[in-house]
Amino acid sequence: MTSKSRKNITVKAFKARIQHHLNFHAVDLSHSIDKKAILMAVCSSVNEIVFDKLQSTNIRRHERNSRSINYLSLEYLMGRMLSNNLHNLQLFKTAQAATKELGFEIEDIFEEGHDLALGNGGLGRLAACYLDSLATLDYNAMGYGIHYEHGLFEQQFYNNRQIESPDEWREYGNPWEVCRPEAEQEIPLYGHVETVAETDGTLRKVWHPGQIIKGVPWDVPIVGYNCETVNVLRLWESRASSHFDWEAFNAGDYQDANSAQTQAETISKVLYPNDSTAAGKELRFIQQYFFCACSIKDIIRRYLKHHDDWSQFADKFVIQLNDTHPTIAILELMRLLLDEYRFSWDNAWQMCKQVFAYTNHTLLPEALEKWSVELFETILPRHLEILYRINEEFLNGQVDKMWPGDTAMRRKLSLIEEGQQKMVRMAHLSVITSFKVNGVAEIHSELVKQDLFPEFHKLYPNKLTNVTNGITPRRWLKACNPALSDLISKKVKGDWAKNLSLLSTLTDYAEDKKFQQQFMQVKRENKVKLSEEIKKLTGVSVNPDAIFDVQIKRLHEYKRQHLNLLHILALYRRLLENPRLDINPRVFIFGAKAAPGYYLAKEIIYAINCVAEKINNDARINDKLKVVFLPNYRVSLAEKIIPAADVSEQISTAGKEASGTGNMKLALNGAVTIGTLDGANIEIAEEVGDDNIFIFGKTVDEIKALNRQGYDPVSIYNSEPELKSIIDWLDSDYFTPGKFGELSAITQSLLNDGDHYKVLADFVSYSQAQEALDKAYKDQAGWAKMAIMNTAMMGKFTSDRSIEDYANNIWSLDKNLPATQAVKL
Ligand code: GL2
Repeated sequence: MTSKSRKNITVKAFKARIQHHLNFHAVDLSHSIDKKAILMAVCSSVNEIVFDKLQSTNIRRHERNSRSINYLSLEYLMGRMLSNNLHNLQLFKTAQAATKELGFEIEDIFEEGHDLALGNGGLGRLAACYLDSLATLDYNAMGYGIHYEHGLFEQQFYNNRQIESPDEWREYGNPWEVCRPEAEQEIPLYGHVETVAETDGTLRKVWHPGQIIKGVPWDVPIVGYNCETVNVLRLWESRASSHFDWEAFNAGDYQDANSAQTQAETISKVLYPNDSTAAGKELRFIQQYFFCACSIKDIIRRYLKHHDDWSQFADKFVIQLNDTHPTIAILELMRLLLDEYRFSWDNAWQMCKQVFAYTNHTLLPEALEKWSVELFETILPRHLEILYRINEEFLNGQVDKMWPGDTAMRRKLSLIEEGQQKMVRMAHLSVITSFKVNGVAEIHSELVKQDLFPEFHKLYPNKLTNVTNGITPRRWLKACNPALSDLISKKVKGDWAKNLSLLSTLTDYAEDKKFQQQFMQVKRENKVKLSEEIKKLTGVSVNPDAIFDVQIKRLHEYKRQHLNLLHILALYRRLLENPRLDINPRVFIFGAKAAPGYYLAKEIIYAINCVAEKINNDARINDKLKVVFLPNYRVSLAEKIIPAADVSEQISTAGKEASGTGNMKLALNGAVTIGTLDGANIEIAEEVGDDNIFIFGKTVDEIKALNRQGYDPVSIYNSEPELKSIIDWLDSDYFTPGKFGELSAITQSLLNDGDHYKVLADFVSYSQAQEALDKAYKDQAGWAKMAIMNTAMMGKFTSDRSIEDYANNIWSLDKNLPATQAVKL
């Protein structure tokens, strides 16, 4: 089908397709149709178009033989796919009308869809936004990842505590994927390495693996917005290479007959639920190798399908490492080039240095991955040999040249960390191999140069660079906030979802009374909708005329949800002391999952829920304050919260949040940020202007100075009476009647364990910024102007801009090349 005929697809024709698929799925049409059945039929109808476009994209790519970007990521937080695919195909209205004729509201059908939650937080969602932009900008791109059987756990609250249960996203199949057995791979593990002499006397290494696992690819089509491109996200599932041991079965050993399969399938069974921390588990290491090896072999397969020598490999393929999680891909490519394709060491190393680039997403030491040498020895013995040689050449070459005879420097930069247990530093391997290394916001990239890798920056002055993160405006405005999108489209000429800078036209209307009213009316309608959702999810009634103050992100001490909590307690106290206190009613809305093994994060959730319960049931404060913690925060819930937010809480300790992307989504939807000078907040402030954001707290330099001086949270506690009374309150049994000290893990961390994230140091400044915000909200026209300015000035933060930065400054991608002759096999 051509794009012309697709654009002309009528409601009648689309409805007929849905009916055809209902028939095809043998749905009993004599009864009322189930919502799940209609969802599947709509997805299949969309897929007819999607796979058609995928074919033509592949043909076009083949003809052009263009350079491809291969994005290796252990996480992709895709969310639901149907609404986004309909928007990107410009089919939303058609599908809406067709399903309506069949008796369904399209939004109800979307609700039946499961989130693809194959990621933890920002890093995984960034990968999903980048895939959307790569397709939209028609870049030849392929995403590689793991086809987890269980994505990020589901969260419920029981007695105010987080309870986890497995995510069953594929229980009844996933309409957005297709298995590609023709591209299956075999992955070796364990075993030993033998040195064999060739007939000419040269020595060769042969790895005799102890186990072979099968990697089965599942392809998820990635539909570009308002264009012809469909790219692919290829996710690897692990299986046993020989399925069933009939001998064991016949001998009556039923369990053993299945054991190889069970063991192999464990690899892609579950996503590790840690965000910004390294898991350090053997299975995680195998997961990383498994997906890297499958992907590298697939990349080579794709290349050799169209080339008969290696001369163009580095011209045709660039591989982006999304954090250090896929670093083993470097060693795997080296191994294959050396052992399978008989490259010389120098040629193999040159090749690797040309194809890999690495994105650093965090400065937190606990997230910088290290794997024990022992683990390498057992699972990847050949890779360890290669790693040792890379290290030796690096230390004796570049390091010795720059710092001759400096053994301390050698120890510092080595790929191997010495100590009781020798560890491999994955970030060092990524940095020395990659031709570019980027941070994800300007300040973060500066800190990568100055604090994290200063010596590498000296060694390779042009390697470290910045690409500020971005978000796709298709999902994060057009699809999730239709009312605001319609309003914008009335004022902004052109396809703003494809060229987000066009939104700056809205600045002309920022003081226009009528537009302000319309803008705030849309916000109110979104708040009414969210209020209904809140009632449904928590049973709490909230007032849509209150300020909706939102903090949605993973639960982490550095993100400081407990700073927010302390401020809520301050407001509560002030209201109890003076019930007539003149503040705007406020609803504090939280959404966050804590890693199941992160004790303090779970205690913070518990504390917020306990405080919420008390406040929400306290008639004395007359509904001026409500606190809700929405369970099971995920992409599809974010899509409901963000359009309704007035205030965006971005309150991390300066220097800790590499970028943040929720900050961009909320601002794009007209929420005003209260935040620290951290990550992309700084660039948001630059764009929207100081009058349209509430900045507070210590800067990165001030935090550093505090650390140098010696930080004493207890003295702050003793000198700030309000803060002291709040902390003492939290330590009493006021929020957990009869259970003293139930919430003291938090106060302990603040007072006895050194308040590592400087919550107390920033409290007063935060509280003052909150007062200023409350005052600003009273001026409704002034607030509307601020909100409009936020939406208007978010052009920079489209992921299209980030991808163009990568394409131009790192990947050197060619776009829309004239078709060259197809390369022969
Ligand atoms: C993160 C950073 O913490 C976050 O600030 C950043 O926006 C994203 C995407 O670059 O990456 N790093 C990380 O390990 N996780 C993140 O979300 N999980």
